[in-house]
Amino acid sequence: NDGYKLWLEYQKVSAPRLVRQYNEAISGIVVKSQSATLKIAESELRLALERMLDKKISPLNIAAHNAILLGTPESSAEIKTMLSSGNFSLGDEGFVIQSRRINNMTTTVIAANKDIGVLYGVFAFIRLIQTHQPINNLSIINVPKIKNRVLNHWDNLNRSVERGYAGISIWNWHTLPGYIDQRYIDYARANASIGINGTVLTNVNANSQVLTQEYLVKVKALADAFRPYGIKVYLTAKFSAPIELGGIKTADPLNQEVINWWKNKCREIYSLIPDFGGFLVKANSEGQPGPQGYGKTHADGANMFAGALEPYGGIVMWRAFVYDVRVQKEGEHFTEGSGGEHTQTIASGDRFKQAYAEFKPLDGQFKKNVLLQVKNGPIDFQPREPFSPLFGAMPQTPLMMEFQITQEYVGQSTTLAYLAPMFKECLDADTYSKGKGSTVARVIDGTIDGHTVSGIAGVANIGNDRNWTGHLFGQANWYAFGRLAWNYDLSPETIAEEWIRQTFNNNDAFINPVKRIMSASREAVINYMTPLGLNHIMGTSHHYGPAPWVKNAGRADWNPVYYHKADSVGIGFDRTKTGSDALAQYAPEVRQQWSDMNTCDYRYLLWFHHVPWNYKINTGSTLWNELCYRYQSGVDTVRWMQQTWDGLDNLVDKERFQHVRMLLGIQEQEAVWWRNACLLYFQTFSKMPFPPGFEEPYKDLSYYQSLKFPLAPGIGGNL
Ligand code: BDP
Repeated sequence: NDGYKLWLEYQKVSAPRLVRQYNEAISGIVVKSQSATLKIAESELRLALERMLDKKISPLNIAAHNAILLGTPESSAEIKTMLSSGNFSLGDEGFVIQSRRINNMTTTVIAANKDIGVLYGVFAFIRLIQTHQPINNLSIINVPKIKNRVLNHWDNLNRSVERGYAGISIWNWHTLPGYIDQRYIDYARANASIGINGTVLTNVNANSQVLTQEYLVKVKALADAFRPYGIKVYLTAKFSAPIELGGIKTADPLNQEVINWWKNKCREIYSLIPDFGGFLVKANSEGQPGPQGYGKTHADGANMFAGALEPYGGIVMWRAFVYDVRVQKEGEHFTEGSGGEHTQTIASGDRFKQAYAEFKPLDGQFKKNVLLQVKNGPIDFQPREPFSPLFGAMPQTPLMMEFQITQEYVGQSTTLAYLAPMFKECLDADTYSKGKGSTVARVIDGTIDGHTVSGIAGVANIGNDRNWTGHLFGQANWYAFGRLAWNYDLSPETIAEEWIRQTFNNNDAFINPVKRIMSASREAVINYMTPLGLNHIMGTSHHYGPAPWVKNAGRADWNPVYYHKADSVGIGFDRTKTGSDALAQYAPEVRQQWSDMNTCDYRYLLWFHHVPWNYKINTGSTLWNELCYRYQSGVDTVRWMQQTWDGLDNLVDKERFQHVRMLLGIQEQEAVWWRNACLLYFQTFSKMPFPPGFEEPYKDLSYYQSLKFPLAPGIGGNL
């Protein structure tokens, strides 16, 4: 088993009691429409049932005893009656699964207003059997909480993937449009099974070529393949495309020629792809061109796209990941660690504050079809960040969440780190924007501020590796992103258990230890990489491994020393009033939680305070000892994960067992490396000994500083 089938393996149910129960409840499938989506719903259900129940499932024409009836009011009179008699509020994507009597026959009805809801319902029904739940007396109503649930692929047209750790891009631009790889279909099935309804095919560091006719017909082929699965296609729009492709002298968003160019481009796109989703734009950030290059604002830029997309119902997802206000020359691209000449303007000396400083004043200036896409934290996808202060701060603008599923800063693909707890931590955080209970989740689903459009994006961890995600457990992060995007009330434990049952087996002796491994994994990574609120101390550019000593990168805020600020007194970034006062960007209740060094949650301590080495923090230890203890405990947890996995030898197939075992071996070495490198370096400031019982590093600091990683994956470029 090489993991290709993801969580859609549909293993045979073997427990006789369950087999009997399921067989009794299912005689066949009734579906009356020939729509592409309903056909897929029917064939997926048949495939799943035939594999899981090991019997032939026949299509039924009339409702027979124990039939499964699929459909919408349009396709079935029975469903029309059922949905009009109840108060279901299913919207366009919700579904109901109900056991009821129709014509005196016991029937399981999977119904929705629209075909896509039926497909979602089918996957939910399949999941019940995959996870060995009862299927009698069902009464399930399920509606997604967030409207646009989108994957962001940072895939380049040459198939390299920025921050990709699972091979090259699955989009084969060379063989498209003629060749529809089975992978595209399996990708769509997997996404539909967890409710993902959009995909941005291209990197945010964009290449305007994708907007040429040559590529658009390829994009159309993908859009056609994904459409029946409810997945809309989006593209990244390079701001300077009118110059690069249109031969216009400017990309000024208020210039009429530029406006017309984008209008015509949208007309062209929609003539090929009538349900094209819209654009994702990274502008005036890390060298990407944008409106500020023409003295215009982000709102001017976003609104130009919004205007061009509006007639067709498309949206603009405008990114708030900005930390640079310099005016770059056309076509110039720079990434961390490179970049040459530039001036630097960081809001009040703290990159933390930049996005808020630039965007908050624009609240109310965006057109209705613009969503502002905000990374979960204020810096950049660190293992733990406080929520971005933009959430709750722009009530007149729909804010979208951007999570990173690919593990750029979380150990990449050699690391088992289950990220649902990270996503959930942010979604559950209280912004207090409209009083207690104004969680980030309720900001982005639109309920707090009354927005009808809402969205959530995850930067994909998918590549052409056989198992899609490099590390098998990376699949769980893709899965968890989709499940939380649909329903952020699900717990990480519930999602982990679902995933394990569907991916591996339903054996408690396997499920429980694996669930424990997954639950502990992210905190372990935080502990051995960036405990107590440390962040951004990874190796320059590739971000693989520790490099807290780096201080010579092109910009101040590309340097780890900028983030940890270790000196002879202590360590951490003072963001209180005595420092950058970034805390002032949060609501008073939030500010209060973090502004006092004595009471600040230790998990965020060094995000907000410069803490003396011998200061007794609220865990009871001195800062230095606590730091040592955390690094060690991260390593210990990885060792425990290894032992626990080793004990599962005969409960899982050899191939997947060995895959995970070997990667855990690498992870253990990486954890030790992180601990040693960071503590040896920080010790040059604290000048304090390692606490008793601490495992002494076996190499000296200069060894760790000399390590180079020319082969580290994932940088990609923007070809
Ligand atoms: C950073 C990545 C960089 C991305 C950037 C972004 O290091 O590769 O281009 O985010 O989100 O995390 O635009």
